[in-house]
Amino acid sequence: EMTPDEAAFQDKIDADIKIEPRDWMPEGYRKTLIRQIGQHAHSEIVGQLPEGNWITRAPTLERKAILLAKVQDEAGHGLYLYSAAETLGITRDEMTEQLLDGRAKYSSIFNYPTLNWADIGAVGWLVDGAAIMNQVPLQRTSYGPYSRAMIRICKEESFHQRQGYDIVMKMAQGSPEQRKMAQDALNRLWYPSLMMFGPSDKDSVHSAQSMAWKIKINTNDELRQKFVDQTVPQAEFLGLTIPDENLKWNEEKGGYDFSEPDWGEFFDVLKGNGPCNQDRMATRNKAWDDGAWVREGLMAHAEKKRAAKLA
Ligand code: FAQ
Repeated sequence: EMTPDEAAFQDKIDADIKIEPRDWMPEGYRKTLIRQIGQHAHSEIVGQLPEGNWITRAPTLERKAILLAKVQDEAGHGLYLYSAAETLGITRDEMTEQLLDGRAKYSSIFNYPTLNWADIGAVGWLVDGAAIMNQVPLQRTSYGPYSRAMIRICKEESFHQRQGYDIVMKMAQGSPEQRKMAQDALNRLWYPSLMMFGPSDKDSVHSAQSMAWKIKINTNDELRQKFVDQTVPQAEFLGLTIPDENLKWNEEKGGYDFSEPDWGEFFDVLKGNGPCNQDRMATRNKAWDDGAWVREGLMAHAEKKRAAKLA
């Protein structure tokens, strides 16, 4: 049975009225949003690492400038999302601590390595492609600050996807060696990209409640299907082959049949056992520790200013 508060809250959700920071909300709604927005913010921050790795080795000055801008956008998205989560009563420092001690998750995809320049193209094409597929519906999520953050982030994310596709296109139309690299990147990143949408619906513990609250608009499997349907023709245009022998157009459902990713691998990566989990966490922890003197300096300066104002 719902309390009167809960019933009034659900009425607002059902009428598509946005929930704002000072509005009453169920504790579960608040907690779920902190978890999801926090995980999303951490993904943007950790997501800088696989690409940041290639800024110094981009093949041309132009590619370098574009990649630098993209990685900076990701930092911006992270900070923007931390701010949205802070409206729910948690601080950015608390969220950072949760990331650094392993309590908070970030997207599984960023635990895979970027071995060469073709991977940077594939990250933009597939990883940003999957990210947008998930984030476009989130522009209509029920929590106001998250929804508004998504509107801006989606604009930048679609530029990211285009730059990735452009890199892959250049390589797919390049020398036989470049073509091989593009195909190899697709082979390695295809299934990890499918995993970004989360476990299959039957294993998605949060979907039902999150959809009732309109935090989520679609199920994980719905978005994964849309991603496959959008990406197959893009691969065909490039002349690349999606590494799935079961991939087949299904006239009846109006979409492709495809192989599920290896869910054992997915849950293993979530447990910290992916190829780069330890490296990513070590890098973020080191950045946090190395930056301590800056944070302390800023706090000391702010305190001095405050004291001077009072005097
Ligand atoms: N990785 O019940 P569900 C980007 C966890 S885009 C790790 O289905 P939910 C842009 C989940 O938290 C990537 N963990 O969960 C970029 C839960 O754990 P818990 C970030 C995952 O929340 C591009 C458990 O599994 N985007 O960064 C994953 O209803 C290029 C059960 O799962 C977002 O975060 C996963 N893939 O649905 C940056 C979008 N999937 O807490 C740089 C917002 C699930 O119970 C370069 N988030 N888990 O222990 C969402 O839409 C949702 O949170 C889902 C998961 C759809 C990811």
